[in-house]
Amino acid sequence: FLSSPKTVAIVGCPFGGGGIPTKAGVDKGPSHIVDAGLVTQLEELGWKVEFDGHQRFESLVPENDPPIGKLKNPRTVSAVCESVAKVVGGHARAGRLPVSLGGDHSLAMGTISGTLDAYPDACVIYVDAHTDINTVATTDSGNMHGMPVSFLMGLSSGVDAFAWLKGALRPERMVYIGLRDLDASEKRILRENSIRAFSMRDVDRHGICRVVGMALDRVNPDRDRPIHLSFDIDALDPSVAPSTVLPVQGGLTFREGHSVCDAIHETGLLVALDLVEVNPSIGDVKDVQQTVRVACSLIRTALGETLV
Ligand code: 4U7
Ligand code: MN
Ligand code: MN
Ligand code: MN
Repeated sequence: FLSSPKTVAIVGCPFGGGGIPTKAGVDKGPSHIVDAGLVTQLEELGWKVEFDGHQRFESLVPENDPPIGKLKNPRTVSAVCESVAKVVGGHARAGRLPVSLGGDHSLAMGTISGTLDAYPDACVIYVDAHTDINTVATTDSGNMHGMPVSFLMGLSSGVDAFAWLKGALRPERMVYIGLRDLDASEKRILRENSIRAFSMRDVDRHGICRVVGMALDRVNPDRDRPIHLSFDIDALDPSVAPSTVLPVQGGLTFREGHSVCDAIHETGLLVALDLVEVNPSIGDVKDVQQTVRVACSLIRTALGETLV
């Protein structure tokens, strides 16, 4: 892995089948983010930007998709993620940097699989209020946006619909930043698999710059591994990013969120980026505009925008 990509490929993923059924609208996130001018903004930063419309998932969706155990829309989520994995993996192999826009966070099964196909020694920095690591056995909600990490790590095996997913993500190659709302089962899974997690308490005590440094020391000690950054907008405080389905108070400030992106950019190792869980159906027009603006701004920072 020698030179960083110079071309960005925007992968708009209008998908909410892994989200909360009663809080629809997360599938509209990508169009809002692109319509806010993301392509031009990245071009102004010097990137070549490839975007020829959002992904179309309609033809992949089975007519009938009853729950498997507690899992909601499992075949749909699987088919969409498999398709996203091919698209993201294709861009990565061609030397482009995929920027995947969600949509709900179940999409990470696709985006991170795609990155690992192209860069098997990649590491993942997962910025989220939640750990998204419930297994088929532990999930209470059955919403698959709370489960992608368990599938990626092979902790949710035995679901035929997900046979394509290799489960190749090693626990020591992933780290969390921003956590503050975990299920008891998820805390146990973190402990059992020695997964390193930096909560908001760590941010309070050490400051965000040291936290990102420690996170990188864990997953990328020699600073030579490609990095996939998966950013759930709910990592930010709801006062900063209100339009999301599961707001949790006590989140990252505007600057702390940008600090994470800035530090990752500085490594020169970023090869893929997700920005997910923006839901334009939540809040009023101002809330949506603010959330979409922050999302674009985080993406620009991760791709090299500086303040001066
Ligand atoms: B997100 C939850 F129960 N843990 O499994 C679950 F609290 O992608 C939430 O981070 C999952 O927004 C949150 O449903 C998923 C719940
Ligand atoms: Mn998430
Ligand atoms: Mn979350
Ligand atoms: Mn730079």
